Amino acid sequence: MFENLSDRLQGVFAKLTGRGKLSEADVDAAMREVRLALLEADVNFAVVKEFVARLRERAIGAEVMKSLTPGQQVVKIVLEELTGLMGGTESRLAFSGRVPNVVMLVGLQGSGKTTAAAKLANLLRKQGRRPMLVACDVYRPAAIDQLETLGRELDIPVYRGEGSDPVAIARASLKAAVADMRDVVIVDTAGRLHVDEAMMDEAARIKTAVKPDQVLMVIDAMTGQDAVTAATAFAERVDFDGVIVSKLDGDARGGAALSVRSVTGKPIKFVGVSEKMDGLEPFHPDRMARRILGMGDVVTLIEKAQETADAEASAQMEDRLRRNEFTLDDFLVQMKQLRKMGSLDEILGMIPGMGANRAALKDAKIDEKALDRTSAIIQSMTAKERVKPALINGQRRERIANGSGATVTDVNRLLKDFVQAKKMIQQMTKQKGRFRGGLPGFGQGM
Ligand SMILES: Nc1nc2c(ncn2[C@@H]2O[C@H](COP(=O)(O)OP(=O)(O)O)[C@@H](O)[C@H]2O)c(=O)[nH]1
Ligand SMILES: [Mg+2]
Repeated sequence: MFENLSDRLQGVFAKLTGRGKLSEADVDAAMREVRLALLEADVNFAVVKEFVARLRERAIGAEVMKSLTPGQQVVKIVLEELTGLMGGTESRLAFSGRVPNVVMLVGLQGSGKTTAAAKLANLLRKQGRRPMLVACDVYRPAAIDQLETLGRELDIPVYRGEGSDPVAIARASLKAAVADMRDVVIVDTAGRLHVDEAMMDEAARIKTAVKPDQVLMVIDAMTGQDAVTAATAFAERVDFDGVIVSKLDGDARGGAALSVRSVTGKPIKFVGVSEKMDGLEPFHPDRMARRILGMGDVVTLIEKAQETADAEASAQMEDRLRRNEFTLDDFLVQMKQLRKMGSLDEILGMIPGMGANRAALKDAKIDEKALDRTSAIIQSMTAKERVKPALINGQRRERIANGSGATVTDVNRLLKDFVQAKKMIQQMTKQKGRFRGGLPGFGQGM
């Protein structure tokens, strides 16, 4: 996500930070490039204009110009402004004491409502809630089937009610939820290809009938400014509380995600990052800004690792790391774990400093095969060698290479990777210690 924008901005700032002093002309040149990069990412024109003007004003301020590291100061300002542009702080789903709580999803057809409804149910269940899905897209039987299929896959009940009046179905679903002891109901509604009166009117009537605690508008990141225009129309007619930006994976340029807050005044609550049922993430403006600027997003990385790893194993691993006992066996476990966390490309974008090298790394193709080779090499080592890689001299390297069908170069590379990984994981563990408790994290009652 945001790859082009990210590359462009990082290019601009590499030039700035490479310099001792900045003149006003340097700042102006950089701002022109920032402006172009944002426009190319399909950020709303008015938003870009205002954003760049604010940046420029801060960047030519005395604080930056007199500083010994003006380039870095500018980057810091951009990080702050970019975070602010996307809403500043994280915006959580607010739940009330009502049973059931009602979340209603609205948006154009194809924007990703049905998928988001199921993903959201999955996410809320992980947080200990008992969700129920409600199928109110009655015009396309396939839409109800789609929701039912997803519900079955997740083992979450789907209410389809009787008849074909979405308002009546939505209303009846609340009773069904209470009967089934469900504490949150997620209402999936019908969309149209374009904003039209009938769609908005229906959404408004469902809203009046079930009084949702949260109305979320789903917008498709791939459709750029059109998505923002649709959100503006909805905001006027069916007021909503927040936005889910879907399809931020793939080739989305990011303009919708960067503009929607500014244009509609509504915060982004979640982003869809894959078609899969775990592909919905709470939105953190600060972390996203860091990712865009290539500063990495270690916090999300760690959270993802925690979600996928079983808690006990990772606690053990942490303990060993602290005592500096990270072994090649652990390394192998970690590598397999990483694969489970998501696509490598996505993960690499979260590692500080890796963003810029992403293209190069992609070419290197760290794929399943490489993982197989790695495990073969490690399995050809003795238990002692795995715990104490320093033992592995030239002769042993040759033996291991022969035993695993790899070359000595492969073995060397693996050992080098291991040392690097160990360092990196140690750094991450330290970071995590620093953040623990202090961060408005995920799963603390959003
Ligand atoms: N890659 C990707 N695809 C998505 C995402 N969200 C939805 N989709 C796909 O977009 C298409 C339309 O989604 P759907 O939920 O049916 O949209 P609806 O018409 O608004 O209900 C489907 O093929 C989904 O699999 C996402 O976050 N990432
Ligand atoms: Mg749908």
